[in-house]
Amino acid sequence: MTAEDPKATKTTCPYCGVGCGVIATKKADGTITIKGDRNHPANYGRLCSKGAALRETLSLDDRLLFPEVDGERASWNEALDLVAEKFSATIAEHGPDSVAFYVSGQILTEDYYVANKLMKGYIGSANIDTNSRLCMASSVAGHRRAFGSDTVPGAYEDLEQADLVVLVGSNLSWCHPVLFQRIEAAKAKNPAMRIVVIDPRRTATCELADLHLALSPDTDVALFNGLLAFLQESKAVDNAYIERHTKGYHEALKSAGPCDISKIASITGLSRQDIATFYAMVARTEKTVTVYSQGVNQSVSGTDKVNAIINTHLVTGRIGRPGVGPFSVTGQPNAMGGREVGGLANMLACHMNIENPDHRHLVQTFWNSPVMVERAGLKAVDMFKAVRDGRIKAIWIMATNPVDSLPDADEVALALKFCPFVVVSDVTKQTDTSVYADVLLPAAAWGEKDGTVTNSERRISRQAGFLPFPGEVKPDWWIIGEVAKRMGFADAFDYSGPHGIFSEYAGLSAYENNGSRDFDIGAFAGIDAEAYDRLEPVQWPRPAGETARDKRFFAGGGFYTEDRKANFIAVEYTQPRKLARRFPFVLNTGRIRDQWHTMTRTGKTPRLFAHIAEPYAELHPEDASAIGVRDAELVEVASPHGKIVVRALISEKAGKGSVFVPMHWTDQFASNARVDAVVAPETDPFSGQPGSKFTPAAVSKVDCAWYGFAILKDRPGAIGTDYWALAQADGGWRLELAGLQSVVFEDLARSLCLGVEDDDTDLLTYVDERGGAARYALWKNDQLVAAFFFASSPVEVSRQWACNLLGSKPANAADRYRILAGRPSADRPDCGAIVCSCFQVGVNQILEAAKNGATSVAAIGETLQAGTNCGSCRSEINSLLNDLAAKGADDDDIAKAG
Ligand SMILES: Nc1nc2c(c(=O)[nH]1)N[C@H]1C(S)=C(S)[C@@H](COP(=O)(O)OP(=O)(O)OC[C@H]3O[C@@H](n4cnc5c(=O)[nH]c(N)nc54)[C@H](O)[C@@H]3O)O[C@H]1N2
Ligand SMILES: Nc1nc2c(c(=O)[nH]1)N[C@H]1C(S)=C(S)[C@@H](COP(=O)(O)OP(=O)(O)OC[C@H]3O[C@@H](n4cnc5c(=O)[nH]c(N)nc54)[C@H](O)[C@@H]3O)O[C@H]1N2
Ligand code: SF4
Ligand SMILES: [Mo]
Repeated sequence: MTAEDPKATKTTCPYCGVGCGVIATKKADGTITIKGDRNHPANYGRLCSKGAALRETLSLDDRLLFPEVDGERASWNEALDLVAEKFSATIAEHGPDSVAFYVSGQILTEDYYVANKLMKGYIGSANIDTNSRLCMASSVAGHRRAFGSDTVPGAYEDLEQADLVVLVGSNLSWCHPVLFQRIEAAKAKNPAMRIVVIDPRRTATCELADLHLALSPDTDVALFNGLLAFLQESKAVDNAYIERHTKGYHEALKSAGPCDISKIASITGLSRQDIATFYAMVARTEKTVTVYSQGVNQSVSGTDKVNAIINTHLVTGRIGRPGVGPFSVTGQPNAMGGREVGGLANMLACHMNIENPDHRHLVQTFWNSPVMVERAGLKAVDMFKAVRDGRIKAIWIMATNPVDSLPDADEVALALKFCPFVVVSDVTKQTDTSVYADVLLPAAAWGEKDGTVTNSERRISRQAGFLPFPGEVKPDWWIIGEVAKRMGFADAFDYSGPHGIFSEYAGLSAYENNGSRDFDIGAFAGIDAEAYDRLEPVQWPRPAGETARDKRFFAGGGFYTEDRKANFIAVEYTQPRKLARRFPFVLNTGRIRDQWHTMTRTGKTPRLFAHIAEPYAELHPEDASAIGVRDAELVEVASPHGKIVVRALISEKAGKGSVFVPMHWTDQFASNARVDAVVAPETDPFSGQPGSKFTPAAVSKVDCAWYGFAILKDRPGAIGTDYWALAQADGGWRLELAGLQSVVFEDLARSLCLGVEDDDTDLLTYVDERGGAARYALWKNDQLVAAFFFASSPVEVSRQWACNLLGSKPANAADRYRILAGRPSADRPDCGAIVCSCFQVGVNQILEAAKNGATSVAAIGETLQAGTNCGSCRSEINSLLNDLAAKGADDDDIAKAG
């Protein structure tokens, strides 16, 4: 090998459920490169903005590297002994149901399997639940009601082969970007392909849509029940399939009622024309796929929404064949794997059911375990209520951040504060949850750990390590196994590595299966370490002796109910919660393009903050004017559970009467923007999934005495202003500030970059006492290390331009004053807010290029490179071009009228 010889590792992206294959290459000089794996069937080489930025998130800053007990470094032995001792003692005194594990779709299948085995077969409680409860539980419950098993019938190819893709409650462009790109490419090849987006907001995904149905929140059941009736009335049903493979159709149809388009229009707020167009499209398009995600699952009627959608596929027999099917896309990299190993409190391993005595017996026999749970355990929201009221006295949280992501999150924080024993396994040292831990256990992170994950199309791929374990970190399966051994279960948890766990798990999936259960990966029972390392991405089922079979389920029936028939579910539309006068808005929450959940990893790179750097509330202009709020002012969003303060983003794209707030911001990045503190802990009666998209809320303007914006080379310590939001910027940090009472700006500025000022520094100030404005810029050895812009109204300086100045060396005094004035110069133009994170191309550059004739996304790509690498920004570029064209048309009209 020469010094240049790279070492390449095939692994899988740790973010979304698309499950893209990644190749990580370690160069001789130790640097890592990350690229998409051309041979991986999920992405064929593509990566989105988050995947493309993975390398930048590998640094060890913020990492938890050693075990801690009560905030002090401890040895693994001390920490593990203590966890085992406390759990054992609590169980001995209060019974098995007094302890709980709260796990995550971000641990690997092997970790998950071991955690589930310990709780359900050895501790003897089913109090293990996962953050997938907040994510996929309604889909799981809907699948089980309809199919008798939690089976996703289709494959990604179906999205490309379809002639109609209906996206319900899914912002695929931002949340499953590579799947979105696959659809985009398929549509380009097949111009007859149609896309419908059903979402109360106009999202980036709508840029690809032929029809956007901006329905009123939580009215999906009415829309899909109407569709069921329409399909029947227009004779677009597959009677043979209904007859042979299903039951309950008449009840479902009765429950749906006649297709009364006027009534559906009044419930959903959609026009009759749009509803009729949508129904007719579905009726005439055999190759229809309905993709759904959190706008469906995260609802108090989530399971009914799922079944209302599935009903429309059963009635047309559009399931399990190329280009057709209902398709629930999973969120987390291993949400699917977690469902398979029984990570939910109401499931057993390998898709077996707790309620089924045969299944319980089977699992217990296979494990040879001392006990086996007989009843479902507490689901996430109830689990934390039980912690809060003292029924659960010891909890172990792994790879999830419930103080930010569970509804009624301030109560969750209190629950942990008063819980006698809290263990947290994480990769990050300080999170909003880890601060409550009695014991902190350092887990190996992506790039270090080894195991498997399952993506949205049931494809199992390896996550493989290519970095050494830093500090004393250990893989999650090892940590759980060591605690199990110390609790007296040494034999059952003596694994030599993840391959041994996977092998056992595969064995259980095949055990007394013989086609009676969907999940069978018996082909991998007995897999050795070498074969495991070479494991190519594989879609299940994969029973022993079969190399490959048709990858889809249910084209010819064969459901996993007793009579092998699918169940139509009679679902009834129920009105969403009434909005009280004091809480007249619907608070909707979700994701942005470049951040992952609570930002513990994506928050480590400036590139991913350049797109959106501050928490915001998206409001419709009419709503904003009704409450007297202007763009960029601050608003309070409140419910009876809690309140937050975020920036107002006024946009026609918002649904009227709704306010959308991203879920990502934590106390680590903002003063008060944990949106789940406001979200109501209302759950779906079947799945227990919280309705995170619908909380009655009040929105009001926050009267600020002053606003500020700063760029800083060093991360400031305690910030202390009424409002702040901190983000990474190239070469430092960017900080938004505001206060309710006036302050001495200079003192505040000094307090935020204390320690920097000395003989080598140069401070330039500008103060406008009457206007309530002030600006400060600080150079150290001629490099800009801090700049502050204060004003009595929201600061109008271009953020991206200011960030680009950090570390710069202005040529002359005039340039320095220009910076202070917030005025871009010819050699440092203002590129505007970043749209393309790969090439750091901003709005202004795109608009400028468009004015010079680059009026298509492709032309923008040619001129500026924007959108030509990961492609995640192409929808937004399109949206900018459309807005510009529409504005041009308006201007023309005005000119003509004039
Ligand atoms: N960039 C990024 N990508 C991610 C993640 C991330 O954190 N960041 N997380 C991953 C995870 S875990 C998940 S679960 C997925 C989630 O992926 P998505 O479900 O696509 O994302 P969300 O933004 O949560 O919600 C989707 C949409 O539901 C809409 N919605 C709200 N209420 C309703 C309603 O009543 N009916 C309908 N039809 N729609 C409604 C919202 O307006 C929103 O646009 O994303 C995954 N991918
Ligand atoms: N309001 C509102 N709330 C929501 C949602 C919403 O749409 N709206 N969405 C919900 C959904 S769908 C989801 S999936 C959840 C996500 O919410 P969380 O699961 O709470 O979010 P993450 O930030 O992904 O938390 C993962 C944690 O695991 C750590 N970690 C990463 N890798 C590893 C590892 O290998 N081992 C260990 N031990 N730790 C690791 C990270 O540092 C981080 O602290 O949020 C839910 N909450
Ligand atoms: S779409 Fe993006 S976040 Fe999702 S797996 Fe692929 S690269 Fe990762
Ligand atoms: Mo999720």
